[in-house]
Amino acid sequence: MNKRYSMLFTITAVAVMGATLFGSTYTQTQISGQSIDMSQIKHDMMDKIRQMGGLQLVMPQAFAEVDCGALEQTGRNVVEFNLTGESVELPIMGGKTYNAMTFNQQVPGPTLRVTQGDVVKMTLTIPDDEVVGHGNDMHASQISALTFDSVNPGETSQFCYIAEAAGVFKYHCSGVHLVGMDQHVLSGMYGIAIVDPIKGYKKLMVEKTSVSGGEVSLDRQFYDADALEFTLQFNQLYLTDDGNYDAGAMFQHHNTATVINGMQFAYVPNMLHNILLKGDENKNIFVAQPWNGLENKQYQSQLLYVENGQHVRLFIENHGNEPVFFHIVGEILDRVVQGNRVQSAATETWLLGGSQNMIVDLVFDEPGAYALVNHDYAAIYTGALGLFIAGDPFGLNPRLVDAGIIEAPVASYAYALGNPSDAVPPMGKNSIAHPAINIHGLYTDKVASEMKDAGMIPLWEVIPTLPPVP
Ligand SMILES: [Cu+2]
Repeated sequence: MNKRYSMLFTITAVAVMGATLFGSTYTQTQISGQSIDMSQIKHDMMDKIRQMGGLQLVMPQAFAEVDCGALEQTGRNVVEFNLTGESVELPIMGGKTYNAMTFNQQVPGPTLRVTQGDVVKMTLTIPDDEVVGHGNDMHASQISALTFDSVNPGETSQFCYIAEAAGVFKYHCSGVHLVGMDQHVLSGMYGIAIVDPIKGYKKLMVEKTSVSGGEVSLDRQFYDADALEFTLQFNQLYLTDDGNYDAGAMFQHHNTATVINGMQFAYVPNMLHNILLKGDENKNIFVAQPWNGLENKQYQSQLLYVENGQHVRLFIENHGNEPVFFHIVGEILDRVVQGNRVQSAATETWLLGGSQNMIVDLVFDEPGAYALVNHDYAAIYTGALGLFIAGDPFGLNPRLVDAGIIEAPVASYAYALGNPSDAVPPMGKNSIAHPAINIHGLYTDKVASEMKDAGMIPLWEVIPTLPPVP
């Protein structure tokens, strides 16, 4: 390659990188103030870009310092976040496995939780025996993408930033110098950072009505900012029959699976619920119970338990290529917040595009089963469905007490079975602690055993030791 072509190649790579990372609309607008078809870019345009000093000069400037040494001396709270990029084999629905790429042997990667104004010290390590390099793009940061780049096998790299904006933010692998980013993200290298507002969350107001003296009037209900919290991360898998990433399917938007927290239909009833409700582990409550049976261990489906009249907060991120029409069947989303700003209240469904997030606050007033879905039928049927169980809708309290599983009636089944670990974020500024947490998620056995050591409940071991439910 001669020098001229070499330079053109470099500029093209930077241009493509800019468009990929920051969205072509933003980049194009910055260049010329009008729309440009990136595929039609000619050499004179490349010259203009070169005269401007390359596209990086028009990218967002660093609002936060990158030098960890300087940031660690500012008097801010410093939170370390350590990730390891590792390719592992993980199960998919139907008894097969796929070649996953992960942060810390789990999909999604660990949830980072900080308070607005904290310094995040992000360290990415790639083991010697890892097949490729990996990067990390944290959407909660505001630093040049050129700062971090990718990390080769056997190496470690680090950057620091101030989490200036409150909200939910995706993080994801940026591939090897951005090459293969789609493959790495859609194979599992994604997660979220929750940045709690520096002043904490706001009280929740829910509009109700009441009757007094024969007149119906507004009766506003207020709930304390403290809430029981869950994380729900939506994505798709694009796989060949032998479990490899299928780029052709991705380009055509033909996904093989729709996942919440890495798994299809992860929050539906299992054999234990069959026993509790139907007295027979083989009598399925739900039409499809793909992760049914103790042999599925940490992958056995679990349910999401909440109390009635309790403030529930959901941190939701769409990591995928398809929109998420988030809806809870039988419920109204009492408040939708993005970036610590209220976007809507008392709404039925809220739309999230790719790499978009929200915080949903709601209260389940009545005991019952409530399905959370991506209200796109193709997504529902391919896995974007789970169940919240509020209160004691099945009248199980006396039976659970008789069986000695609980001592006294409980406000939610979480007191007996716990909530699934992959849907429970780390504690934050206004978190209500879950009564118990069971080990559930797309984890390797190593991760599951570390969680057991940390005190989370391995239901696949505990259930066989429980007294039979009468
Ligand atoms: Cu990667």
